[in-house]
Amino acid sequence: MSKIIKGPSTRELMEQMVRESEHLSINDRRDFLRKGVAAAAGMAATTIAGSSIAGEINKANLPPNEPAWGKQLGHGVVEHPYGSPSQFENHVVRRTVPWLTADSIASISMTPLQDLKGIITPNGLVFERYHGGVPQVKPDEHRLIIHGLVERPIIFTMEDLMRFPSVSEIKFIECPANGGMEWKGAQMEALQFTHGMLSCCEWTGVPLRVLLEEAGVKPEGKWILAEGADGAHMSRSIPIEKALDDTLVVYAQNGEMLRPEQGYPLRLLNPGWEGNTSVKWLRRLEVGDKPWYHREETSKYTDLMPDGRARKFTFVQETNSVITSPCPENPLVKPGFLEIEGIAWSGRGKIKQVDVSFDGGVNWVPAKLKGLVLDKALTRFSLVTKWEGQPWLLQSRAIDETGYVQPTLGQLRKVRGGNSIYHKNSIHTWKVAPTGEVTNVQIT
Ligand SMILES: Nc1nc2c(c(=O)[nH]1)N[C@H]1C(S)=C(S)[C@@H](COP(=O)(O)O)O[C@H]1N2
Ligand SMILES: [Mo]
Repeated sequence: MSKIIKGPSTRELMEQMVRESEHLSINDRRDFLRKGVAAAAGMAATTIAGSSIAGEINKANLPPNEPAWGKQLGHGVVEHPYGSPSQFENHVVRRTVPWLTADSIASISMTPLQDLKGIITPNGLVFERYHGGVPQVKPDEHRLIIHGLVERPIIFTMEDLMRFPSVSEIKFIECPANGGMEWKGAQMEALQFTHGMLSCCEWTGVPLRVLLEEAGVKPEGKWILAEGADGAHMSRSIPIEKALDDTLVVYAQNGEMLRPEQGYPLRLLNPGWEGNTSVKWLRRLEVGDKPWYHREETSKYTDLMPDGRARKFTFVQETNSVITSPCPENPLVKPGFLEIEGIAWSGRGKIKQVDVSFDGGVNWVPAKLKGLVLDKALTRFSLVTKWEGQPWLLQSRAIDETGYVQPTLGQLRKVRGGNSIYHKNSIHTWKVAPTGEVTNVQIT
């Protein structure tokens, strides 16, 4: 072992090391990689957090042997009529911060962004936010009512709604409280908790415009109240311009009917806007001539400004980005070539550019946008670089197609002061130590 970690680090050397480490148990492997990093980068070994390798390694399953699972038959076709992830991926779950809410009924769980690939959030990992728990809505007994300033008030069944031609669109949903625990300082040592109130799915349903045409909005109809069927009766006022633009009434996510947590059987989807406007378990749309000023748009989801006034109707989720690898849950384990990856999103449109800084925002390098770059969807960025154990202050900065540049924390605090909970979209910093360990820090 020691013979291969002598001398300067090269890609081949490190790859060989990792190959060799696969023969070791989890603890040995950590130790091995730690020593390898230290030796190759010429520095003292300390800690490397985290590992996704499950259990002890049984050498009998490694080459040149035939692994046990190749010597017998597997399970049959209907053993799991609805599939689930491999048992070895059971660490990839939604998590909550217990002190954040008083109970689990009016609470929030967060998406494990650190474990996801591409831009789609699998249905079982979409963050959940409810103000009154998840109701068990019977689809046959669920109705959507459109009334108020309309020519023809209508009550739709689910069947009625599904007869309209459908559209499918990939859009993110973000709670404006995302990052809210970090306004006064860095405190969450996990990407899942700094940015996990965020998910991105392919949503299927009917444009709200089409349903409003059926009802015939009267000329004085300028706002829509959307109300949920849950015990919280979550309700938000939506301007008619948005309703006629890209708002959807959706019944499916990522190819299957909505999950109960996401509003089964019907939800509103306001692309790029505060998650709370995407009312779940949608039962009522009332057309009016002014906003309703309900609880969730007065006492909540407003931002107290430094001068004591509150911002209202801050619908748009501003341009934001974060590096997902490395991050506290994904430390660097070996020197050499490395793909820095992250996600960027904007409630104002498409992401145009993402830059990465290694020195806390002094110098910036453009990253590559990879895969689909869609309107109001997560966009994945990537930058291939080399790490030789030097400390980094890693940041990403997104720019959207409207030219909006993600602000620094200092710029944001200057405008918004320190009383806010919502809409913290500032540039985020991960501190990478020579050990490869990644911590959450703030630079203004
Ligand atoms: N009816 C209803 N709709 C609701 C909520 C709710 O409690 N009840 N929570 C809102 C909030 S605050 C957010 S952030 C989003 C979260 O959507 P998700 O749970 O599908 O991720 O749903 C919104 N829609
Ligand atoms: Mo939210």
